[in-house]
Amino acid sequence: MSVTTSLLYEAERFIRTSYAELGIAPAEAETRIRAIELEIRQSGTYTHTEEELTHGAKLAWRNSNRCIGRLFWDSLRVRDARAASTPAQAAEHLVDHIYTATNGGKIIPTITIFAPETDGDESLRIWNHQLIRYAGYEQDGRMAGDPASLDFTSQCRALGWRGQGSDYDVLPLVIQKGNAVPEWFPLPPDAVLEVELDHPEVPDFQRLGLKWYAVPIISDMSLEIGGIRYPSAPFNGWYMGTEIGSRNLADTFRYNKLPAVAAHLGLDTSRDSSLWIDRALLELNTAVLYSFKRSGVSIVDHHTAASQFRRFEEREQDAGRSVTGDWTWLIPPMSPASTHIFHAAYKNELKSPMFRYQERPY
Ligand code: HEM
Ligand code: NRG
Repeated sequence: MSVTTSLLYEAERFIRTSYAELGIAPAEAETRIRAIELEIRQSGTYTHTEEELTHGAKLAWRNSNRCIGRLFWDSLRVRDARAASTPAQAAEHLVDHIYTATNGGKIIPTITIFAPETDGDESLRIWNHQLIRYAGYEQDGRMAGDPASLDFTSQCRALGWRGQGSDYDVLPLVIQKGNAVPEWFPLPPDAVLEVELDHPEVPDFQRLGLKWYAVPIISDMSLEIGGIRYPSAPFNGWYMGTEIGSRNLADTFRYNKLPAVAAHLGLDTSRDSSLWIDRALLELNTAVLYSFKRSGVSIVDHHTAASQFRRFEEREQDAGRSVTGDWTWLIPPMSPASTHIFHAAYKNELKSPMFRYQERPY
């Protein structure tokens, strides 16, 4: 199959299923397909309508095998930024995305879609893994911040950005057009909502000085709809508490805070069998959920998220669709066997539209 026939094939599949789901008459889908065929013949590609773009992004969320939050796929807010042509324009869209999606704490699942990849590619590419993330530094064997950000932080420094060297320096946006040198833009501090961690029962927990940002906005995956690839399409929902409490702040290769939490709790850390790790995890996760709720920031615990995922599975079944999933990612990193997901099996089959990893630009 040539490139254009496979593009047309993907486009047809996408248009037929989308239009059917949207309740549009089959005749209209066939008319649209003929127009797309002509457009591909003449230009080598085709342009999605707003309606196609919106439904395509929703389907990509619905098809995200690793996502436990898919019950809400149909409520995704889709922002069309395909007309943005410079890094500065893109940065403006992204800061706007952060403000409107954060929504004062009542987080709105949102995606901003920039221009698709084309031949002689002049499309925009976001270098950040997430729009909001903390820098990581290593100097003379001493670590500060998020070790997961070490490489990207070096890139930012090479471009001229300077951080404070704290554990929680918010990284700048880094945006590249085609093969040009990327440009960086600091985030306005008031755009970045953060939550300081406290505990409902443990005295002085806030003295540990832990915090996290409110909104996870993945910005390094591409979005593929009907054969068209969008290399910049950052999306967000809200956090599941364990992402922060069992991974970001707990992993030994991330913030590694369990020893400090255990010391604060006065636990016996001299032997694994005291289960100090599990106790520290439980209290850290309690602090995350409590603090986000108290600050009015959307968050979901892993039991509620699993129940919501069960409803998603039921609804999909009722709609006559199969649910694919990646079990290794769907189970939460805390008490996994207490959720139904642990005891179920999922086919990790790829369905398009979908989000994909892409090659790192640096
Ligand atoms: C992965 C929860 C919204 C797409 C995940 C993961 C969790 C999660 C817990 C696993 C992350 C990890 O282990 O690192 C949620 C919750 C949401 C939500 C609670 C609240 C609304 C969304 C939205 C999208 C999305 C809006 C896209 C439109 C994905 C994708 C992954 C993922 C593509 C896999 C990421 C990767 O492979 O690194 N989600 N999600 N999710 N989610 Fe969601
Ligand atoms: N674990 C990562 C974020 C991955 C995506 N999680 C979501 N996505 N909740 C972290 O920063 O901890 N979302 O779109 O809401």
